Amino acid sequence: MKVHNVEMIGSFVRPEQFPEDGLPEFALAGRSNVGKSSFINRMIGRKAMARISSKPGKTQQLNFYKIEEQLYYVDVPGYGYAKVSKSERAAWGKMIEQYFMGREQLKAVVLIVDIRHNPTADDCMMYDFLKHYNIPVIVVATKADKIPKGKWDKHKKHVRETLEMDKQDPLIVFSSEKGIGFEQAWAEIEARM
Ligand SMILES: Nc1nc2c(ncn2[C@@H]2O[C@H](COP(=O)(O)OP(=O)(O)OP(=O)(O)O)[C@@H](O)[C@H]2O)c(=O)[nH]1
Ligand SMILES: [Mg+2]
Repeated sequence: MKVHNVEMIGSFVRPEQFPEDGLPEFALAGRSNVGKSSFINRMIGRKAMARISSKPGKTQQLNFYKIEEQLYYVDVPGYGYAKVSKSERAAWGKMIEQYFMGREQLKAVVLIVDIRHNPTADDCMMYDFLKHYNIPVIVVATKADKIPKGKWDKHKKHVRETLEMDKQDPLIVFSSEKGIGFEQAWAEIEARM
């Protein structure tokens, strides 16, 4: 998709705050600092529309970005950041559950992992959660610019094995820095609109 028009609609926590225009939504999920906001920025061709945090664990709300009046990207706070209080973690869990499980417009979750490392236990839990609730998932292995191309296949295999991914679920090698995987990611999104 060629993106000209992007609108930050708002930062929301509760379902009654979410947009009501019925456009398809694509939410990001992943460890804090893995590159979720950077993924959105690359996909929409804006350097700093979605906030890139220097400090992990900062996005505490669901940020809705309306793209070309056709879909939303929803930036979701990351998980796995150690310095988060118990009550913050519980609030996060409730917000995610309410949004992921109850949202008809949610067409897929883009689960971002770091291509350099095996997915964490939290990544596996998120993947299992999405599968359990039949939410389509697109796995994106980002920061591919940080390892040589010759190693991508091996790392992809590790990601697939560790997450125990279904064969039919896509796994895209990506780099927000270099734009690797951009076309493929848009193709997977557009196929689910
Ligand atoms: N080299 C490289 N760096 C990246 C890439 N994607 C993200 N980064 C860097 O990783 C850091 C975290 O990126 P964010 O996009 O803020 O990560 P996030 O997942 O949104 O983080 P939270 O909102 O805190 O959960 C930033 O310093 C980015 O510049 C990539 O593809 N390549
Ligand atoms: Mg972010």
